[in-house]
Amino acid sequence: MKEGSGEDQNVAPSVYSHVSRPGSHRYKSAKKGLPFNVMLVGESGLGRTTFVNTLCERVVIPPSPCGDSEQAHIAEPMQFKHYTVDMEEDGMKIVLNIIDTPGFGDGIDNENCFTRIQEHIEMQFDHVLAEENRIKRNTKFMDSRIHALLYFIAPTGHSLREIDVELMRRLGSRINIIPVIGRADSLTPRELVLFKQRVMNDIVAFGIPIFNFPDPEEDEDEESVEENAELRAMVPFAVVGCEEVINEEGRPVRVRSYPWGVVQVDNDEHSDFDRLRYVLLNSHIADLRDRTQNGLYELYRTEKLSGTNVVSSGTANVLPEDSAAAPAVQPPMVPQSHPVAA
Ligand SMILES: Nc1nc2c(ncn2[C@@H]2O[C@H](COP(=O)(O)OP(=O)(O)OP(=O)(O)O)[C@@H](O)[C@H]2O)c(=O)[nH]1
Ligand SMILES: [Mg+2]
Repeated sequence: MKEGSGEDQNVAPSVYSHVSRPGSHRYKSAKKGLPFNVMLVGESGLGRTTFVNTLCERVVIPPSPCGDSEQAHIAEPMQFKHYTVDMEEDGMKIVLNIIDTPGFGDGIDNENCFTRIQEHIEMQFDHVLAEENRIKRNTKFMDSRIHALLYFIAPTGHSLREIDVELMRRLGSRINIIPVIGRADSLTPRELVLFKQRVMNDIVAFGIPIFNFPDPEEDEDEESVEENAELRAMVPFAVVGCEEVINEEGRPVRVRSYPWGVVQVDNDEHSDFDRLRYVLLNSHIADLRDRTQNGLYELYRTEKLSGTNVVSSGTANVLPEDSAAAPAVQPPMVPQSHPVAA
């Protein structure tokens, strides 16, 4: 099952400077590392591989080989490729399981991709359901439920395409969908602001249930409320990935270099990458895991045991306890400075 693994490499904290934010570590410690399962979906060439390698700070997914040009017209079927990487974030060990889906959206009819991804997500729920029903529990049972789906949107500058709407609408009640704009440095800051607004307008208009950083319970601190509001305003995250590191005043900086300047991947003014990285590995890892377990899985379990299928009837993408499915359209944060630094 496992395509590749970063397990054999030493777990080391990030060497790049990330903005330090208060309120980190909102997850319990786990001796062997906290398992966190993330799926990446998006059309070819939107930067999924580069994103994973940038996130993990090592080559986890090797670049895909160039295909035979004579076979270029034949779309390969979508695959599920698994990678496991040991990470360390803020002193906490995380076992990051990545499921990449190369081949998604390559065909003319993508119905098969939608169905297969949905079945794959539900299969992990079925494994847990079967385990719960055993008289004698398997102590070595590995919970493979997927905690987040990063959906890569093409930086077209227009609005969502049918494939985006369809995929996210179908899966939003089964998985925490975090929409991201891939290769976001293709858009100027102004275009990016407008594009984010259009995407969010579509998300609301089509009732797409994304993970929208729901307001915390009443007893949560003000800081979390503010943080979630700020993150909601950032969705979809505009990510930039790279494999180049330059030395700037003695410290390593990850960049995409262009003749006119560089985009710094970890600079909040150039891309949302660092913010998303922090959400996934730090501030919201517990929320994403909890919502998978107590919201999405519970909904599936109820449907399965009661013989109803709320998802395919298209009526309930909303989990009762959160407002994630009804994202309020808020203007995205306007970058304070130009994303390309000379
Ligand atoms: N401008 C820009 N290019 C990027 C970015 N991330 C990746 N790329 C480039 O886009 C091309 C495709 O990137 P990949 O990471 O292989 O994309 P992918 O989604 O994994 O593609 P497939 O695996 O073929 O589906 C490569 O040439 C990358 O260097 C980015 O943030 N901005
Ligand atoms: Mg790839």
